[in-house]
Amino acid sequence: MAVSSERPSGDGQLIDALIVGAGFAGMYMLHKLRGLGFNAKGVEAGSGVGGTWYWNRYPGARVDIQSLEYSFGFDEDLEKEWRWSERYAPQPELLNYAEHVADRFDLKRDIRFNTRVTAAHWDEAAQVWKVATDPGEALRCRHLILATGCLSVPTDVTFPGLDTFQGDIYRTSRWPHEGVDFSGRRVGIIGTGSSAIQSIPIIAEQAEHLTVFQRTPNYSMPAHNGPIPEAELEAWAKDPRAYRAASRDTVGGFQNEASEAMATLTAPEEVRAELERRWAWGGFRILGAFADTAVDPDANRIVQDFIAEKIRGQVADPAVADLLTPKDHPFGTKRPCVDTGYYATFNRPNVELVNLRAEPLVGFNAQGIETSKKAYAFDAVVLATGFDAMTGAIDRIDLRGVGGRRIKDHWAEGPRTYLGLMVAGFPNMFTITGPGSPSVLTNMINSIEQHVDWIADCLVALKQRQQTSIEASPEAEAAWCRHSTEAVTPTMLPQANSWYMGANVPGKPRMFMPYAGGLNTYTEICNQVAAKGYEGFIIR
Ligand code: N01
Repeated sequence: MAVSSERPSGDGQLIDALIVGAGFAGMYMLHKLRGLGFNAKGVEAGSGVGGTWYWNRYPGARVDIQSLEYSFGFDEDLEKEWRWSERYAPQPELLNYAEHVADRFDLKRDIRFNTRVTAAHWDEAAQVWKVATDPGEALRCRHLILATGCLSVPTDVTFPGLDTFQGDIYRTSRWPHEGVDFSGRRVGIIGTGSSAIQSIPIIAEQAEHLTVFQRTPNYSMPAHNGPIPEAELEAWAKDPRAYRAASRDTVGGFQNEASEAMATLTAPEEVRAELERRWAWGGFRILGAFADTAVDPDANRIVQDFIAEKIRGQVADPAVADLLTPKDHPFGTKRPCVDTGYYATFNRPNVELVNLRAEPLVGFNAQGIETSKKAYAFDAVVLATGFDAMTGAIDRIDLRGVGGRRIKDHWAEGPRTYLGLMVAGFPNMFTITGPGSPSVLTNMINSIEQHVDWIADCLVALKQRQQTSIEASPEAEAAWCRHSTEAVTPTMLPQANSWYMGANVPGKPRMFMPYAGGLNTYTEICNQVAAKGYEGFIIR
């Protein structure tokens, strides 16, 4: 998609807020602002609501936070009427939920679909944002709210000769709406992140043969997916408010039985029993087992060794098990994956693992993929190659703030924000789960609700004071960046070449982008800032 560099004409009707994106963040923001009497509208590049769950329709796609927690809590009736079928809902069900929310709150009438924002320029004299879209519309808004998602823009990764390949190419993040039938086909997949780890077991069941091209293995825990356990449903139904409050009052925005115990100070047999218990529970529960695994390499090594053993226990061929075992990053420094049958899939006779470290990928030809050692023929290739995370969707918009300063220039050394909510020099522009907020380190729905509520309160406060603009001060932004660095420095998070660090996009500045201080701490800070009259913001 070409990015317009033309100045948006801005002759459209002035609205209070334009919300870019109609995923969960954009939908709730629209609902909230309309309910408060603001004239708010949404624009969405896709043809429907749902964001992540609209685009990522690959086989096996499902949420990795339990659905009871990964769902809106802002409306009790909505909460009561919706029933999740499984612990970790699959993509079609999540998309149905998004549709249900949109219909229930009549959101679609205020969203322009198939509309991509290409440029937004701040007009200082008029104190409005002038916005251009790809159908060529000119919009004007007082507040621009970017609900554009953290993992919404695929990386531009390409391979020599890709367009000479005669078979089909699919991207997990742009999956055809009608689905894909791989029956009887020879399929290759590039990548072994979450998207690949979820889709590989399903594709392997269908395809005649599946070749997995792995550059770097990832840690993956079993989902043990299935119906939601009765005990969990009971705990939920007894007091959904308390359940949600408990989720929000955590580092990650989801219940994890986070322990204060130190692995290095606990008897090995107790450590083992605790890790086994959490592995059997499934998903991210193991992340909360010991308080020192995120900061102490020795403690982390204990969990690494435990997972390596689990991989060996699932994969029949020791050489394949070894290849699937991560060795280049501490556990938890890249987002761990949650799978259903991933490792065991490599025991199938129709599945082959290619180690791209030993035989680098050279490119595509008409028949398939060539590595330095061999040519592989395919009918279809799946690219599960990841996203330009956190900043990709924002800096693809020609965004210009005060004095025409471009966001790309402001972020040349990495994204700088105040609270992950606003950017100095970009008045009246909010980001929902933007860089500098806990976002991708948390249950996104809880982070989204916290951001939307905070932004809505802020706009109400401005309205009451009859003020028209709010902007992060450069000093507050700089202080937040320092605080964010301080929050992540004691951890091992910056040690991995992760998308958290921008390491998966050539040329992207290396900086740990999400706020690592925890959702509970972060929420407290945001509340204090608001209580102190929006400390650190310039309000006019
Ligand atoms: O992307 P990724 P993803 N040649 O960046 C490989 C969320 N998510 O879409 O690591 C060869 O993790 C790359 O290899 P390497 C979740 O937060 C959630 O899978 O760069 N390989 C890597 O293996 C997740 O973390 C859910 O060496 C190349 C893979 O492609 C995030 O989205 C489900 C390559 C990309 O993995 C991203 O996950 C899915 C090249 N040129 C996603 N370029 C759930 O809720 C890249 N790779 C469960």
